Amino acid sequence: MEQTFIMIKPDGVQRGLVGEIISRFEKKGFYLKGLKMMNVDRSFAQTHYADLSAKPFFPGLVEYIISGPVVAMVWEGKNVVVTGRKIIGATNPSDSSPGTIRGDYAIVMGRNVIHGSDSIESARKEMALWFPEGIAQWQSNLHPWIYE
Ligand code: IDP
Ligand code: MG
Repeated sequence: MEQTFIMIKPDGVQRGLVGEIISRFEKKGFYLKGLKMMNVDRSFAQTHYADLSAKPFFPGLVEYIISGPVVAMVWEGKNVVVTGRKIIGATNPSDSSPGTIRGDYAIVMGRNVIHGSDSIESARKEMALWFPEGIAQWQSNLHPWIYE
């Protein structure tokens, strides 16, 4: 089944939003397959956001991501990449709908609480970067109650 990489950024951790965010993905019916809190160093953050290295906000973005611990996760489910992005909301919290994580909990782009892979290909790359050790192998017994 499809998997995506989700990361609670340092502001989400500091603001005590870890439980709330995990709950939203769990209650939707997605399966948690990887979870760890970690501090990342500058070069790791630069690698994660390599596609944005030419942007003027890149140095600030890297400082933001290394400013405190993050929570890295792998979530699994049908269409989890696209649906995860919908649960997260638009990049700019001014445009994120209420009911999304960024719409409910963030005000500016540089403190928008959470990251989610933007495609199946990015998810594959980001999971390899963040979980080189691999993820948990388990199947939920609730599966037939979530999928027909
Ligand atoms: P995404 O997180 O919604 O996928 P991206 O365009 O991939 O958005 O940008 C990565 C992160 O960089 C954003 O989540 C946000 O924290 C930050 N960012 C993007 N654009 C800006 C900006 O114009 N100013 C400040 N930070 C930005
Ligand atoms: Mg992105």
